[in-house]
Amino acid sequence: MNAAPAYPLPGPGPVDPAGAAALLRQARDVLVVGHVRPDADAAGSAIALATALRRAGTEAIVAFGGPDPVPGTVGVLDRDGIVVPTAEAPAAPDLLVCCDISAAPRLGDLAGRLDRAGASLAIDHHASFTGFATHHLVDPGAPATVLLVRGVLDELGARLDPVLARLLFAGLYTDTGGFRWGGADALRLGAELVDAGAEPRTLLRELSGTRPFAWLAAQADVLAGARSEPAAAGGAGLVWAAVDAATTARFRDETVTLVGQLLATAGDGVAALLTETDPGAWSVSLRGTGTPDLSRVATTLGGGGHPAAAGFERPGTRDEILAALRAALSP
Ligand SMILES: [Mn+2]
Repeated sequence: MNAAPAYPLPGPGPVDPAGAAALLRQARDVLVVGHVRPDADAAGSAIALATALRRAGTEAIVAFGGPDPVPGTVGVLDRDGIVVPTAEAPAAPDLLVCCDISAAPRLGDLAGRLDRAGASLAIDHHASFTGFATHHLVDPGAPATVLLVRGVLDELGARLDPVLARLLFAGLYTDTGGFRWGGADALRLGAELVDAGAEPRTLLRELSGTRPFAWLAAQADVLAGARSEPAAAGGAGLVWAAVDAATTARFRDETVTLVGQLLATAGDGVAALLTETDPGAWSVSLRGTGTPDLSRVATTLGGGGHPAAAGFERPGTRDEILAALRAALSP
């Protein structure tokens, strides 16, 4: 970037927002990535950061690792077209920034960039963060990665305008479950973003998207197959449903809302949505109250996340996945 670093370049390890900004300022080109199948926090963080860098004259682009296609969320947020297809991501960027990514496999087929980039900076809020990057700005207490990105934007001297505010609001709203958690910090940032030009009503309508009519019947089938297991999770209960591979192939973007519907019926228990991404390969979303700690449960099963929202991927039959989940949930 243009200005000389006002902060000494940090060595490898944890950095504060000023240290992150110093790394970004001195980079000749920056590749910003979010996790595979990015949600609004990953996509909003990455696109906001790259937008601010570009305004300051730094070459910055955003990409998301495959093989899964990027969800419609990215199209809604990427108004300026700064997201490039995975294949066009620079092979050896000066700096690789990883937003909302807890572990290297969550870069998908861009994980190889970690070794080829000059340096890497992870900006993340997962309790299960693994320290995979050379530098990291990580706060498990932050309700969303966008909150950390906002701190970096401040250090970069980027002014919040409607474009940046919209991107940050998308991640903040999504990761806090519509401000259900995240406390006063989340609400204060939300108010600031609305003051800066974010329009929640329009944005949320765009983010929830336009679902295909055929989804109504497919959703009814999935929910009709939901099961409640009151004795699971040490008596807290488990409500689960499974989406088979054929349905996932048609409605992958739509299925993400189902786990919230399961949770609404789970009381103080745990909701699990099992999505068969390819025949015999499952992606499982877990939601709960934080007790049991779903980050711990998901980590046991090869995934990660937060105490009240986590996930993992695992091969097997549906019943094998359920058996592993029940075992991991039992105290
Ligand atoms: Mn997040």
